[in-house]
Amino acid sequence: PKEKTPFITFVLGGPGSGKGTQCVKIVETFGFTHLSAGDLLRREIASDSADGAMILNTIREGKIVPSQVTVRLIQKEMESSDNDKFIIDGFPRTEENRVSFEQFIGVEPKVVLFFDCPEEEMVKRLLNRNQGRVDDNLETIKTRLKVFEALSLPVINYYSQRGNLYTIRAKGTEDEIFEQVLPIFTTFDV
Ligand code: UP5
Ligand code: MG
Repeated sequence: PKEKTPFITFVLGGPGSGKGTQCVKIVETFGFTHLSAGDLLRREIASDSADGAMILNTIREGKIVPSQVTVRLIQKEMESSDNDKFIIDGFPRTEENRVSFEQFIGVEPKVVLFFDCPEEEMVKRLLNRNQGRVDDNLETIKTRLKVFEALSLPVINYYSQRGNLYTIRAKGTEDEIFEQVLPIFTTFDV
């Protein structure tokens, strides 16, 4: 399987737009391996790695971890997997992230999903989540939203211009949203 160019999907969208929730459904239906950049970073914090304290502080502030750290974690997961289909959730969040991935992994995404969700809906979901995430408080949520607009929207615009961006209206029930996602992958015959 390693000789094949991997099928990479990026999943972008603001905090609480439903990326993780929909990724679970995509994995069940199409057999991708789910790599959540945020989950990989939180795992680094939990494993007491050298970067753990820096990552924790960055996430607590709602800012972006240096590209080299995140790309290294994603690369490790891709190399140790037998799968050739990856859904990368919550990355790239900045133009620098995007360029860094291209440099180190050398593969472009076939599909980029953008979960487009109204801000007030995202805030409501995050404040209701209650899973003890250090960044689910109003102050950090405000920064996450600002960072998304300033740094992540340019990445979304980049893929829109390249022609591989698929925008999903991300308000509604989980099933209603997945109904918009399904036909995208059916087209690609994954
Ligand atoms: N929910 C989901 N779908 C719903 C629906 N249709 N209707 C009603 N409720 C719905 O969903 C969020 C909540 O909403 C859940 O309670 C869910 O049940 C409910 P979820 O699917 O978790 O949304 P998601 O978009 O995944 O939200 P998340 O909080 O994970 O988004 P973020 O992008 O903020 O978080 P992430 O984990 O990707 O990153 C966290 C931090 O890590 C970043 O802020 C940053 O500091 C750091 N980071 C980097 O530095 N670099 C990276 O590359 C990645 C992360
Ligand atoms: Mg998530």
